[in-house]
Amino acid sequence: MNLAESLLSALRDHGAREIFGIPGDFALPFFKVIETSNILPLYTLSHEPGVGFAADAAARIRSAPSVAAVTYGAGALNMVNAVASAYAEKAPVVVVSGAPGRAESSRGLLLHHQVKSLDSQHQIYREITCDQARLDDLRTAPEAIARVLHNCVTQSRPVYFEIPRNLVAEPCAAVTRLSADPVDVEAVETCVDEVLERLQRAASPVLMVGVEIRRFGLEQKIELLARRLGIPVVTSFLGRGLLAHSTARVLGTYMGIAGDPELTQLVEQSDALLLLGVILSDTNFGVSSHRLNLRHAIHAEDGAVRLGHHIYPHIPLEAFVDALLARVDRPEATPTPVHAYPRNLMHDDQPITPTDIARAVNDFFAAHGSMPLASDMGDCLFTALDMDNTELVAPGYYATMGYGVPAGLGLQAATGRRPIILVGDGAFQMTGWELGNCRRYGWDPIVLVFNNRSWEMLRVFQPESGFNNLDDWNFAVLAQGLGGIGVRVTTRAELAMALERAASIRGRFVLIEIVLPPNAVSATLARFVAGLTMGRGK
Ligand code: S1T
Ligand code: MG
Repeated sequence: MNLAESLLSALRDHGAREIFGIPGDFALPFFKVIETSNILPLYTLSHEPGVGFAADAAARIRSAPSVAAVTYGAGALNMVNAVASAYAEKAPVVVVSGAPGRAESSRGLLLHHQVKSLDSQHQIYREITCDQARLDDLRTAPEAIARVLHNCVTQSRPVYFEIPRNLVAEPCAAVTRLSADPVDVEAVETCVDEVLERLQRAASPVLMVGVEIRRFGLEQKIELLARRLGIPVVTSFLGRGLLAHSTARVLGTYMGIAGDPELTQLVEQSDALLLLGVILSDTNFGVSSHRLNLRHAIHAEDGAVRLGHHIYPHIPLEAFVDALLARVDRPEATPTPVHAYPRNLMHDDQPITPTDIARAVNDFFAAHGSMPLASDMGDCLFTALDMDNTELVAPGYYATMGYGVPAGLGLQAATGRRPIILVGDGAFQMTGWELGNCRRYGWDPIVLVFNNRSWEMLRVFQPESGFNNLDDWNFAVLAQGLGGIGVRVTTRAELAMALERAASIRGRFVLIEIVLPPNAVSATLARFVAGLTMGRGK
């Protein structure tokens, strides 16, 4: 076995099932072993941001590591934003960058793709990954790989490997996976005692779930726990799509003053808010109608549990949930009907609003079964909150554009399921072109482009600025050249017909370019921006 095979086998052993990548001369030897060894399938894309976003989405939807393989310098540094997003939103992406070999690094010349020093890239990736290793010593490489991949899985964060091109094919021992970190059972039980005591004396306990429950594969356990506790469940904004199709009482998504008033009141007046795997970010809580006093919450995230001023460190979320389940054996409450999302789009010649798009998608799901969603940042993400609670991958906290299309491709590569991709015209201009890779791999997403000829989210914050105006790129015409089918719709009847037609077209992507009237925004976005602006005291 050589170094590359040792790394690839360890990646597979830790749950990776695919590699997205773009090679370069520093990475060609590694990519050669990827191709000849067949340990993991390789999907090459067109631009490194897309590689990172696709790996992020694959990692999220499978709750396991996914690999982004790139060349040194121009490749890896081109992917920094996507990996930063994965770090912020706890997606276990494994970055593998080719690197110069020892001899060429010590010739005294500046190497192509080099920045300040040959170590600059490693330093930059230290800031956006939870662990890193340069595999330049064949004796210690197996142990370094085991440590880094162990941290990737247990922390559910991106990690970084640099593999010098002269060592790729050198003999190397196989990697032995590290065993799970020991759990302090007594600490977990003491913590659960205090939590249960809090919940039992509460008049209106509420459970809010966040991304960690998917990252650590806990959705089924949480669904059971919610039913046994008999308390209402909401998701955080970033956690939208969690417990999709579950029978727990998922009432919807907490959005503060931007969301459903009843749900907001339930959360903000709860005297025991149990936050499981929720990131305390401004997009999750910045729009609270009043300062939600999180100090009274019970917050289990990032391997610790906080109750007011009490902190129980080193309590892995799974150990905490298992201990709660072992103690809560109350009869399961009967699940109540979930939130009713807008349906029954009128098929008429009226212009299309974002809420009409949600209605059309919900009607489509009712007729053809639900599909996973990949959404970009923009009003398309806020519109997704009015769509049925199905699996959703989206940058709801780090809020980067460019995520939607590559994420949809990564989702289909990882699961084989056809996704619906939601993307604004501005974000499509960034990474929409990755659709050109669908034909090679047989991917066939349905892509809904919200074409308002504008950076509309920014206009809602600052309406006086003209620079938010975009030209009309007529995306439907471009779809053909990318190997797909494109249709441009301006009325509600055309939208419904285009979706219905897309259902019967498989094997090619279908791009539905939805022309929105000027200044048409979803009600949720309008309230969200009002809430954030008020919160900033403007
Ligand atoms: N660049 C990147 C990579 N990500 C960003 N989030 C931004 C810039 C800032 C930004 C937004 S929302 C937005 C920008 C430029 C406009 C999005 O336009 P479009 O995709 O057409 O969607 P919509 O018209 O629905 O707004 C966030 C606030 O930071
Ligand atoms: Mg737009």
